[in-house]
Amino acid sequence: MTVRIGVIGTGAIGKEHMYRVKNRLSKAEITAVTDVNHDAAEKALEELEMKAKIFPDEQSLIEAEEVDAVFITSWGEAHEEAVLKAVAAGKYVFCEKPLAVTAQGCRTIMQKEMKYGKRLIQVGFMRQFDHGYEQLKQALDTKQIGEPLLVKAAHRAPEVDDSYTTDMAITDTLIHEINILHWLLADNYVSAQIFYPKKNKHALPHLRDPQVIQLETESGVLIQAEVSVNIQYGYDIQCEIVGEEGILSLPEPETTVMRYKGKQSMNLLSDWKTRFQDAYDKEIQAFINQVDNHEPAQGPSAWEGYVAAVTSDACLKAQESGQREPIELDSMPDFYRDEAKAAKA
Ligand code: NAI
Ligand code: ISE
Repeated sequence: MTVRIGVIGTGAIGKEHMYRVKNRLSKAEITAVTDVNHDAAEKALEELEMKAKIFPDEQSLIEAEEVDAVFITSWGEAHEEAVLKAVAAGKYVFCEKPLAVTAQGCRTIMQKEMKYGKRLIQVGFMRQFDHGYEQLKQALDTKQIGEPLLVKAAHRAPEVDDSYTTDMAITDTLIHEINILHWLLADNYVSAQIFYPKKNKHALPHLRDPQVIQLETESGVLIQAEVSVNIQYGYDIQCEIVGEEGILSLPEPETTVMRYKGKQSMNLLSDWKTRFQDAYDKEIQAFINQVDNHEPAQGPSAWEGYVAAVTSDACLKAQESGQREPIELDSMPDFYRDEAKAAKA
């Protein structure tokens, strides 16, 4: 069957996902779109040369007969309500990060999904589908460097506009490290602390940039993650894991190395769209396949959305206090534990 998808929010990543469904992926089509800014929906369809019905609001799109599954690519604050509506209608839902902007919002979503009785939600933590991170995961799971002890990570972007605020370094940017390191280490976080080094002269007056976030895990792994969003030279994601007997490094994206006029050089990427293009393709294709097969959703779950929200809240508190803030999770419901096992089997 062709999975019929409705898109809520036709901005930057909404259009990216619409484009990939049309041009790069199989077994799905975009049949419906909606955006609070009606013009944005019209323009997106025009730009992408696509035909889909424009709905006046998310409720009517979710309930539409021609929609089997929903992409939520609206602003973060709007995600919770749309996810709840989609689950209430029994529709599969791919929700961009964050699942909800509060931990309580994520709990409400999990309760709704558990009541429905089947996993319908996949959260857009695409790095779990990136080949480099998959290799790190495989090496860690098979203990190739012994137990992990330390992690050094960096999330760097060339520049941000004036709408980017100090807290977004956590809620918009670090949230990817929060998720991927939790997945890689399979170890819960217990504390967070933030340090502000000397400010980058390219950062606007209202913004603290860079920031260094220190996270500790239950087993004692110490993580130092740098977020720099005005670093000019490119979009650069780094991850190095120091173990008892060796070191694992995230592979650099493939690129040509050029030797020319006495110099050796290679291009760097400039944004997230190209850096994680393959991972986005894989996460969305996996989602489509599960809808097509009527299987429970298997990608990053609402539980992972909850872990990210709790951790991100502690980081925001640490930004304010300058202190080491505790991170305390509820116990993981069996529903997500069992689903995780089933997904691995
Ligand atoms: P954007 O501002 O470019 O687009 C958002 C669109 O949603 C806008 O057109 C806006 O009018 C619309 N919208 C907002 N609230 C709505 C509602 N209640 N109903 C319908 N439409 C609504 O934002 P962008 O960059 O596309 O980000 C969207 C989401 O995707 C954010 O949560 C962001 O964190 C996430 N994102 C994830 C990325 C990833 O790497 N996984 C990369 C970029 C964004
Ligand atoms: C954006 O919202 C994303 O999610 C990208 O993946 C991230 O790298 C970027 O920093 C965010 O602004």
